[in-house]
Amino acid sequence: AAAAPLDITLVGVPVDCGSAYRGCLMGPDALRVAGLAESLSELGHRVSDAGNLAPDLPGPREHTNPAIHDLGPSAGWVSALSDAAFAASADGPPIFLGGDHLMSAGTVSGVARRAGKRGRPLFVLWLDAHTDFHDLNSTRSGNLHGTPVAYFTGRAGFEAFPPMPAPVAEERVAMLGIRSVDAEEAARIGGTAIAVTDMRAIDEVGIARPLRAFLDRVAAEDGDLHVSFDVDFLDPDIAPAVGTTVPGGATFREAHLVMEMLHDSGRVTSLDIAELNPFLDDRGRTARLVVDLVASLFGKRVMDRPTRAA
Ligand code: NNH
Ligand code: MN
Ligand code: MN
Ligand code: MN
Repeated sequence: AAAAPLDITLVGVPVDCGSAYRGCLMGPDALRVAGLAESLSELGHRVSDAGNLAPDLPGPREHTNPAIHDLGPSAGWVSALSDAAFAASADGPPIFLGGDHLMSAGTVSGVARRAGKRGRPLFVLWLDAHTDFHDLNSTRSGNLHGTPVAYFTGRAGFEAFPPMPAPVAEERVAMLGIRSVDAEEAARIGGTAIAVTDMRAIDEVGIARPLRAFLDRVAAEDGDLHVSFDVDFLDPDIAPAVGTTVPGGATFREAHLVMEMLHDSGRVTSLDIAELNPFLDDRGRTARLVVDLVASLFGKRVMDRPTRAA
């Protein structure tokens, strides 16, 4: 059966001040060149491309943590993205084309406001090698793409960012693919209700079981679901175009299965594509893989099969 047609808005988020490697600012255009809009249109969806955001950003700002760089512009992006994501999520699902993962501090802020307005709880699925659970005091790299989850769950230590308007409850956040966690992050995330599924757990029980458990919880609470897809979730052998490669990531089939299960759930209300750095790609193959995975999330499949009974 064909997927139910959706009104999908593409929003380009050319931010790269949150990471150490320049180049993520070309991510939105690489995804366009790789045929994202065309793939989604072929599935029957109505796709509009809102172009790239170009907010006026504040200048440099100091912090007591001397490792931090680009604090002023980063805070500016979070604020601009919160408003843009709120606006873009009024109708069909927005896809935010990053950009480094700092973007999600802003996109989740905006879609959390949207969910609140709809009277629905917001859930977040975090697909990443990393937990991104630093605050501004704990980060040693000073790369603020390592902080969005702590920010949007409402932790302290973000006084320099705009206040998170509607923090996401920890028990409504699940992470898949984790395999690189700094000591400061491990210490604090262990004490939270966030469901962290690392690669060892995936090796032991498979990727479907923890995802199914999470999607069942989203359905039970009739929630909205934001998916934040860091391209380094994937194994670097199939997706080399990221600044922070970590071996042992999700395989091609695991990633497609995740996307197909997300589609079948009918729950996804917004999506980030983060950390694609086209400067590091190999003849566009990472961008093309990401486009194919997003197509799976929006209904592309090889064979029709009965969906699992509820
Ligand atoms: N934890 C490291 C840091 O904070 C790496 C973060 N890099 C990422 N996150 N790509 O997804 O610097
Ligand atoms: Mn990340
Ligand atoms: Mn990552
Ligand atoms: Mn597919």
